[in-house]
Amino acid sequence: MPEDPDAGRPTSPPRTLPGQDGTPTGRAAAAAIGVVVVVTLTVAALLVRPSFVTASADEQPHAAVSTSSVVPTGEVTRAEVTVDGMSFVPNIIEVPVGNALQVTLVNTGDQRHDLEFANGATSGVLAPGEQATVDVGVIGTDLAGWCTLPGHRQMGMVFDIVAVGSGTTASTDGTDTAAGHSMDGSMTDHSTHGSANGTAATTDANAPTMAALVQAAKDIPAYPAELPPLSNATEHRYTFRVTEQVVGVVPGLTRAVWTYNGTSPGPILHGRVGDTFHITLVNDGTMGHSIDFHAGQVAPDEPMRTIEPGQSLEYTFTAARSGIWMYHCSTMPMSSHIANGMFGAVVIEPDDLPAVDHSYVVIQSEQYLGPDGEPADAAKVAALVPDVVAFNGTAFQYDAHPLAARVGDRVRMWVLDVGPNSSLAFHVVGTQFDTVWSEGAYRVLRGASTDGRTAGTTGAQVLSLLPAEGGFVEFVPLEAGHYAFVNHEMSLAEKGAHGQLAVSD
Ligand SMILES: [Cu+2]
Repeated sequence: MPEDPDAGRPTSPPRTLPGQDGTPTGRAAAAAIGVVVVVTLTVAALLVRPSFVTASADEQPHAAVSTSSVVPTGEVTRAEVTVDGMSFVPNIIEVPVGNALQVTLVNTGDQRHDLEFANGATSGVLAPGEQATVDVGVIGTDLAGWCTLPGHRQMGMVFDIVAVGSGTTASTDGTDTAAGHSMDGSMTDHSTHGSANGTAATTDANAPTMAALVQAAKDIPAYPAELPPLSNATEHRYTFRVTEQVVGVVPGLTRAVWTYNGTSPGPILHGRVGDTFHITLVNDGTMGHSIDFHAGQVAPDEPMRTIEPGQSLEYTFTAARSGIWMYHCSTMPMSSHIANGMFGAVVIEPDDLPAVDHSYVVIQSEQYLGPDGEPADAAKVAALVPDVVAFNGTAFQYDAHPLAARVGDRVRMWVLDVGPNSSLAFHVVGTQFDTVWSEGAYRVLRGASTDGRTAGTTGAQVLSLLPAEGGFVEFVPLEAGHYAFVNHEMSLAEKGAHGQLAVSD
């Protein structure tokens, strides 16, 4: 995605009132301008009233093209619209009231898009290079449009039809629709829209309770947290198939997930410094997807490109440095593709890493629940307020199915925060870490010190990670019991970033 967070967002067209461009005006003209200003301000005040804004777009979509209040002119306005990144170009057009409108959408973007209007007229989903013409109908008042692919509307793929002329035309709510008000109405509209799919925002719905999540975790097997063993191979070959499916969250609520090889996280890869990984990415989904491996250094252009359904690409990288490295889909909006499950880890061990009794991998991610069966609610993603936070894809799954160790065992936990947005203060209740390795460096190393005096007596309580950061901790439980491992940002732990290590004698 573009580095500029504002890239792709719609911009308001410049508005200049008569006389404001410095043109000399006479007394009569000044009086007329005054009237124009007053009228414009009055209408603008009406436009910011939520009831008006709502009525003009979503709530009564068909009013926008109601022929009962519009006299068709018999004329047809035609417009061609292209795609640049996550924007329609142009993203606003003026149409004389009473004209029929035909919009031809040419998808010049790098992934699938559509253009749907509030009255239901739609181009249908278009692959890159495809085009379609939408009969929008006879234009009576302003009409909003947007791309319905998940997250695209929030990224700025919105489109406005501004009805101009025919100041005597009344809309169905009785409000004057004189030309001149429309720009304000259209711009105000954007901030009041709901989720990506044109449904109402669901920020106060769908959040399952902790009890329901804990119960649901008991009904499904846990994602294997054991780090896969190292092989002697120095060349690793994998095929990653992208699929899209629906999984349960709690009874009565499912969500759409997008995955690599059917699981979220995707496969955990394990190798040594210097190993080469050959990945074949196959897109078996219904929209564009891609992959970005932080474990290697490559020019992003080709291997990280978005591929269409049915296509594949080869992605080869050599792991020159140790770490627990994130991989993820990098198709826009990345926040949604990651939140919908497209992430995983590559563990590249530092040289001479000592053997331990248990090596586990814990990956934290967030879920932003939309309506039943739908992918992440893009408005919630943008607001950075997850409904669920999970270790290895499912909330509380290691409370339902605890990890295991024995008293005196050395336990190493590799930890990665894939976000997309929340941080992780990783803590294991009842233990102290005698070794902490974070983003390429030991912060604490048992039996060693940097000042020569504190060997064996330093420790840590938290491995703190921002999104895309990773590391590992080591500890030795001294007594049998149940040791919770948590995100010590407690509200996130209570949303599911919580598990248990069961230690036996
Ligand atoms: Cu994707």
